[in-house]
Amino acid sequence: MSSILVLHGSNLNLLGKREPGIYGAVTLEQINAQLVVEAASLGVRLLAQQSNHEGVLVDAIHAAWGVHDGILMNPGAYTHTSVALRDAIAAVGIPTVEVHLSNIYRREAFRHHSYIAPVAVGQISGFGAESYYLGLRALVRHLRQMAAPTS
Ligand code: CA2
Repeated sequence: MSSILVLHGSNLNLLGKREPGIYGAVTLEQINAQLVVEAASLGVRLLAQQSNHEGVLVDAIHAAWGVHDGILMNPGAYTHTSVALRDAIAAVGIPTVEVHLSNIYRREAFRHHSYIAPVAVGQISGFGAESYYLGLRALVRHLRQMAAPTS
């Protein structure tokens, strides 16, 4: 059974608790609980972690090597700043899908660039919590296609 690591970056622990007008009323705990349900229906294992610290996220990506088959990641603001996260994803070579709650391309110009996108399988942005569930489905399908490229 494939295993997926979900990584939430900076400030996402505040989801549903602050600024609901931008990021919605759903909490991170509720998103994680729904991801576990979605994972079960897709037949994969799922572990979710959140950190506000770039180095902790880098360590989590390194630790995923040989343990998890795919990474679903919302790096938060590190999306737009972190060469270290980009290098970590490239180094471990674990297929990674980048997700964002908001449509980063409809927001301030500094959010339009992602350091993660060039090393990700793909990116889903703008569907609120649904971005995570869509991202999980896309990642699982991608992993299955990699395992059986002709099907
Ligand atoms: O839209 C997304 O998912 C973002 O990754 C969220 C980041 C932002 O810096 C990115 O540009 C886009 C910010 C996450 C902050 O989350 C909060 C949640 C509630 C209250 C305050 C912040």
